[in-house]
Amino acid sequence: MFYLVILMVFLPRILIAQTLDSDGDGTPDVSDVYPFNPFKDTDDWGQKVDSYPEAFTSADISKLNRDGLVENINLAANYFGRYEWEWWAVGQDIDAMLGLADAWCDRRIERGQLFYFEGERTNLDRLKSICLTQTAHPHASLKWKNDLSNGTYFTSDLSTYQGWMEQYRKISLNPPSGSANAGMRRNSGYTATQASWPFQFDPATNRGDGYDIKEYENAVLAFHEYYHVVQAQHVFSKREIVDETNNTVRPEYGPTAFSEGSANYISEFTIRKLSQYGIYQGSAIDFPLKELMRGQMNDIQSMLPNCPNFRIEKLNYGNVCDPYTFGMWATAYLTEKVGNIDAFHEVFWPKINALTYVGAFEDTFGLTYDQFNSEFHAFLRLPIEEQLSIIPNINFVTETSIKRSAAVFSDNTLSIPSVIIEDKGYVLDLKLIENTASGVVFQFLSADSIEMPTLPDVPSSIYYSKVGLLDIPDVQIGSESYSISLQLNNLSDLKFKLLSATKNEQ
Ligand SMILES: [Ca+2]
Repeated sequence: MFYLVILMVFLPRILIAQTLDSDGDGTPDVSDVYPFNPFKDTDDWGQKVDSYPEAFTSADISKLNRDGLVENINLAANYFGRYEWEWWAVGQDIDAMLGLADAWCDRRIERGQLFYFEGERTNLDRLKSICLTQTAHPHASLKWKNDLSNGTYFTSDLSTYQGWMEQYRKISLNPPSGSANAGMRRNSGYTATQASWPFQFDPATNRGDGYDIKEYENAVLAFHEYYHVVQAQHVFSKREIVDETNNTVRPEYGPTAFSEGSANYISEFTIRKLSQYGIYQGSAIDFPLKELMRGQMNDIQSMLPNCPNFRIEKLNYGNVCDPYTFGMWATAYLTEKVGNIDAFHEVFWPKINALTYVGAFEDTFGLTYDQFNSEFHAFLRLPIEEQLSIIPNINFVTETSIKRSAAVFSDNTLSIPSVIIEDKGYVLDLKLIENTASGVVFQFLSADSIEMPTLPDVPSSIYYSKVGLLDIPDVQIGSESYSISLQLNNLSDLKFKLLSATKNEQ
């Protein structure tokens, strides 16, 4: 009888638990990997997506600056492969920040992605208010807080606490400076980069005090953060620890000097490479990678007396021997050793799940940490010219140094000699299918692969640059030359709409 009562009490609860679907996505909580996120019912970490990254910018960020940012993050995602990614940029204005904080909290709450979500979800107004404080303190209302203590979920002392958005707003208030964190959240299944504003693209904000910051610096920032995203997407482990710098990290993500150093080095290299190809066309300076790395080596040599017996894997944030700087040269050393500058993202990270981080490192580079540290210490004692010999000879190109062959329009066919789509080159033929007052439309006809130019040779004719846009500066129509811009309608119908056509001066 006693057992029967227990059964009767527990049976309905088990049934409820098995059918409870908190986020209403049709997958019961027991089998829903994100039971409070109606947009996800499986663990899709590491999977590529079709969509471009999503940019969220505060209302005081101009269209020029926003468009420049969007172009940079789309380029990074296109280059390394598209993963789900949000970029949140906050400008200078407090009200605009509060608007962005509102959007941030709505999005996190809709997806159940706040660590205090479960406990507070019965009162959504209060939940959002807590989130606004966590994000924008001291500028958000504290009406939700009904006790006098200084502590809450996210801080033990609200009197000294600043929300993350407020921290980045303060960086935006201090131009020309910029900062971002990559924002991978493996256990919540999302990645949201948090950043200060892009300001390099608008003359109204890129000015003053003798500063003229080039657009490429924002591209390097975007590529740097996305390199972290790509690495994190290759690591499935959910185990987290709090490290000696008080950061919550996943051990399988590896040491700081390797993640930050590779992100720095590969972003600086890759933007220069894409500039060479004509894919990256933002403003830049004459600054060869070798010269950048010469400066970094000078910095290492001045820091080295403070850490004569450093171990690269122990250099963490705040170390007197800076992990970014040491890591950049470590990345240069390791990638040159295996003859593949893309070795981190092409070879190393894809092995981490199977071999562990340390195992994948050894398998990729043929070195234990002990062996690497010993070799790297010896390398740092070499003459600078010998050290620089391992750095690729690559620089930004100026727009005028790219020699392009003309595209030709005849017999209703537009033949473009070289178009880069993702990382490959093609001869592209488009057929004119509509030529009316309402528009001029071309249809994809054929694409033949061409060999990509070998760096550091400047390519002879590359056209495809901006995402979804085909800008062709020289189209021969009879004896005349036009500059035209085509927009890809959508990927499935492969129709290109003519946006503009301007006759070139002969
Ligand atoms: Ca569900």
